[in-house]
Amino acid sequence: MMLERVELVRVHLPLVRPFRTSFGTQTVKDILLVHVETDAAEGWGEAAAHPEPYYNEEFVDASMLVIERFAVPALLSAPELTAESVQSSLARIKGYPAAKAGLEMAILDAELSAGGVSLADYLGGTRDNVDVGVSVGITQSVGALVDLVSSYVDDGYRRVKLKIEPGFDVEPVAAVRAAFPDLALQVDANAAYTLDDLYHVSLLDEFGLLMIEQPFAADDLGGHAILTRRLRTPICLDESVVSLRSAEQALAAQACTVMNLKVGRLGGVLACRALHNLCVERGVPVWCGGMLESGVGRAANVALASLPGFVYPADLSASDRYFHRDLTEPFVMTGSQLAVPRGPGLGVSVDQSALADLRAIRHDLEVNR
Ligand code: OSB
Ligand code: MG
Repeated sequence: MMLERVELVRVHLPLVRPFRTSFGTQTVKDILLVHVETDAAEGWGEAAAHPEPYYNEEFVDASMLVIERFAVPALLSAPELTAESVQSSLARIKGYPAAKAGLEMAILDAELSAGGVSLADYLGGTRDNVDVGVSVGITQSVGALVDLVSSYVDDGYRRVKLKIEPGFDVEPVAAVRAAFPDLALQVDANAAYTLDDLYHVSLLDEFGLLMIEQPFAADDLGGHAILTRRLRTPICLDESVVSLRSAEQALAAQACTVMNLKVGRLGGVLACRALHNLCVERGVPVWCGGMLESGVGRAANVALASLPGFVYPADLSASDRYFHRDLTEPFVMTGSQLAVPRGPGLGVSVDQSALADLRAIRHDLEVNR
């Protein structure tokens, strides 16, 4: 394929309610879409980074700059442009997995659209619907959390993830567990604890949680290994796993028993598929994480989650859990599941009037050869 145009589209999409984690609060989702036109077809991707370098090192302004200054020039000078070659063409650029994922997704969408193949079929998805859950932010009070979880349960969610941090952990988890004794429940600390908190974190072991996600710092495999040995509850890594190699090292260190696979953290859906295959081979259960993506990134996530090794419900909710108006046709939940898009490519279309109404900033990159 030949790249004829690359456009970056930045949209500030209001969230239905603020989303608070241990590293900050988002009230608006800062979305970066990548739009490519090739000689074969057009394609869309989403670079799902955080607006500040608080989740990992990447942030949206930096993703844009890296795409414009380094990634697009690298693709233009590569000997060939195919979705399969994007990763290796961009390998010289260290880090910026969300930027790489967004570009790869757009090129995949173009390539598969031209070939009439859906992303799920291309990846080897085996399900038509994927089990999903909801990730619930930190609230002002424990009572507010129980009410919020209750409203999600009423909406049909059967798996709930609670964000926790020091000062908001055992008490809220105990309250939600008491109110919903049979709910599939898990927690995510986004690296807010240290090994000094080992005893405190171990108090979470009595609530029958599906897993505890990333309690310690991304580079603390040793700490996670100690916790994995100490607790009955499975330990899941998110921020620590940034590549196939780091995943192998985490497994060798026995630092987790479950992995969260996230497109914007691992550098694209193809890297996620590769890690999924490794985990299947090793018997490690995985699930699909999210970054409050718009319908563009969500379409890719849902296709990915249709692969057979994704055995826990995904952190992918219906569009209306995030936004009043999504940037694509909305994802709707039925029976705690989302349907896997079956159209060519991502299988969703970008709503140009939504982009205009939301005053999206569109930025055409130089692609002259
Ligand atoms: O750690 O999984 C996380 C959102 C932003 C940054 C990090 C995380 C999250 C989520 C959101 O938990 C999950 C979703 O997209 O619904
Ligand atoms: Mg997480």
